[in-house]
Amino acid sequence: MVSLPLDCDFLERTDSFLLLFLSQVHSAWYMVIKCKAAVLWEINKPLSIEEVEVAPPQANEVRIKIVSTGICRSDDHVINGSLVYPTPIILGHEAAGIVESIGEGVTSVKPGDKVIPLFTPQCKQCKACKHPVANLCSANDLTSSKGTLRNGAIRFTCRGKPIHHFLGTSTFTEYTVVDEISVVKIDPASPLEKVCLIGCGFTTGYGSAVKVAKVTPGSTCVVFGLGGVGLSVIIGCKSAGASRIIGVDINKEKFSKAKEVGATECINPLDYQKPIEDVLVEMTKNGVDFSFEVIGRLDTMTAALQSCNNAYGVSVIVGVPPNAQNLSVNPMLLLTGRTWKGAIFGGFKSKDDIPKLVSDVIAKKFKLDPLITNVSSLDKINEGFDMLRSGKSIRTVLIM
Ligand code: PAD
Ligand code: ZN
Repeated sequence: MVSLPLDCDFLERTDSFLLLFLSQVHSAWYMVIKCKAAVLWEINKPLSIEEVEVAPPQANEVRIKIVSTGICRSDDHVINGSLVYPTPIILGHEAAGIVESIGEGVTSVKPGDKVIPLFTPQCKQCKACKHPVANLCSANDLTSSKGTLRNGAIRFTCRGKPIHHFLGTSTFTEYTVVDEISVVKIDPASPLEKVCLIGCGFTTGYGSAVKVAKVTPGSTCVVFGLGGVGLSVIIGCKSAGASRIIGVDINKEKFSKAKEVGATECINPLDYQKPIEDVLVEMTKNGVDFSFEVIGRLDTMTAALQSCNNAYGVSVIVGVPPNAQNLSVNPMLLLTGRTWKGAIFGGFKSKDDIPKLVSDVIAKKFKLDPLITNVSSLDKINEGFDMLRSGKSIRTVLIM
């Protein structure tokens, strides 16, 4: 393991210095870090701030000091049981940090590098990674839900018990360990307190518009759900040149922010007697070109599909659906020519694309500031989740 930048001339001076050096490396190899983390012991319970032990990174692993982490609805889906993961677990998957140490064989990052952990890894070996468009690396832990690193290992311990990893990232902790395929180096000039959003919310929403739906100039779009991810879809639709972007949310408090980032109008389904899909088809004379479900509900997934034009509309599922629930739809909705698709992480190949998106943020091509409504600390994480649930925040960023 390499954990400290060392002066090589120093090694040549005397054997005793060499021994000192080796003993430093040896102790670093075994160095467990004790730090603060938020542990979910069981579902439907608040997170508990605990002292955890973070084991050193083994071969092809990287230990990261987390600097900032956002609270995403996907974390809440685990807390409320709609996304099933083993407990106890350290959640969090939208973060930025600095490499503290690396295991044997790690070449793409070194201690001191600014990095973003990747909840969708990129191994560059599997069929999906080699596919020109696909991004769901087969080493992901979203579809397997094992709650471990790639080789089945767990590097967290608390009160003598192993604590599971989440999506190969686990960022609600001062230090985490990830596989090398689940971390990427970013520009040293990156503002870490903001670019954590590139690790999930912004990238997922933005990519869903520009990469997955491939929104076209002059088109009409509708976005169901105006949280951090939905607002990022709007940013993507606007940058792709959509001329009409309709925001849909049952919380009208979300409308001003949606308009600030590019929505041309916003509607609340609760203001209408008829189904929202009928309202949208009427408003847009036969349905929108592109629709996005960014909530994670079955009824709004169907409504979004029905809102798009029956001959050529494209509807994208972004929201994570509740565990073990199925949709029943009339195939006629698709037979006429609609396309229904979904994607993880906005279709971006994480290792390749994240550094470019971060550079775009530094170059002020996008602003993440409108998405960050609250800045808080790890100790106040449960309040951050309460703000998300009550609709009072877009993204809370915890500074560690
Ligand atoms: P959020 O809770 O901040 O936003 C959801 C919004 O939907 C809120 O503004 C709600 O008011 C609104 N809403 C709730 N119910 C309804 C309804 N019936 N009709 C209209 N609006 C409603 O969540 P978020 O933006 O953090 O995440 C949104 C979804 O995206 C969520 O399911 C999350 O798990 C998923 C997600 N997917 C990926 C991915 O890779 N596909 C990544 C990150 C998040
Ligand atoms: Zn997320």
